[in-house]
Amino acid sequence: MSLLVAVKGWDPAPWATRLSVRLPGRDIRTWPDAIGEASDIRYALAWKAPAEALSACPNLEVIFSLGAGVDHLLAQPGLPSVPVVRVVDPDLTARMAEWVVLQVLLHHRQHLAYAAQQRERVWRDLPQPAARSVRVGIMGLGVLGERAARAVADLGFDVAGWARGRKQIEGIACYAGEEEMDAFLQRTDILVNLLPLTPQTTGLVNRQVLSRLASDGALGGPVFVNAGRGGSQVEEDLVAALRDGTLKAASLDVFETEPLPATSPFWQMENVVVSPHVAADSDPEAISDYVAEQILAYEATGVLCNRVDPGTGY
Ligand code: NDP
Ligand code: OXD
Repeated sequence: MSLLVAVKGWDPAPWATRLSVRLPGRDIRTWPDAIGEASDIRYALAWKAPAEALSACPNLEVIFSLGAGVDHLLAQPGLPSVPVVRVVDPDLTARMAEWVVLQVLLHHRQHLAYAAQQRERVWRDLPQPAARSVRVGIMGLGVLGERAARAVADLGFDVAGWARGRKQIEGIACYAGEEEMDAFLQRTDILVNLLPLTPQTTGLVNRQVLSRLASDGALGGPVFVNAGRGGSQVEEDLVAALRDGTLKAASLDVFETEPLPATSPFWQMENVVVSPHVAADSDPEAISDYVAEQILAYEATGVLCNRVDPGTGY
């Protein structure tokens, strides 16, 4: 009946500490140093841990992804075929909405241009369009996309969203499926990616997609904002589009290779904002609480919420 915290690149200690508060008396183990007898382990809390760490536990019942995305698990061959549960939590959702609002405002209020002027000690005001004249398009209208869309719309922007299935969200123009993607792109000045990484979304944002964005918008050129997954962007195409003016600017939190290699051109591009995959961090306290509640509910009712559909991959 033990729990295993199996995280790579994060310190497991705050997770184990919080879980022991929320699930008193449980035996909490950590990978790779304190696994103990693997057959005791019933639940794994995983972030980028290798599939072998999980398949070594013969009595594993549930894998809890410690992120909203599950590509770090599903992309690995040999993952045990037990339910995978992802994070759906107000703390993480609010963090993502903050980051998307920050980037949309940064481009809308011409922060890159003013920062360049500050470096040169230039005092000059630039024409400022109204938020209502800027069209934001959110790809992915799931938990994070819908909340981000509402937050941006609340600021007065003209917001649309695009998902696989048809959504109805008040104040947001909703587009669905491949057949409506073109219409969605053509009315978009700031494109925000909040899609999960699946075979269908891998490499989706390529040269062709970027060139279909609106070029007649109030910002003087389209902007791309990515907090979904780097695997959805073709970075060679993105760099070319940022250099030749197809794109005016970009804010990138996720990359094809993370950490972003020192040789990446993005580091030096004046029209690119780089952040190190921090748009919506998984807070050890909030997300441990979420997992602990899920475990207690599962043991009481046999029901798991927010299970990943292995068919769609999200
Ligand atoms: P959800 O599963 O709630 O939503 C996913 C959305 O994407 C849904 O609206 C879905 O459509 C849509 N979608 C999936 N595949 C396609 C497709 N092929 N074409 C069009 N739409 C598609 O996920 P979340 O909102 O919770 O999270 C989204 C992603 O954000 C995560 O998977 C993760 O990659 C990323 N993320 C990044 C973080 C960061 O710090 N940078 C932090 C947290 C998450 P439909 O509704 O019709 O099914
Ligand atoms: C997540 C992430 O998927 O942090 O939650 O990227």
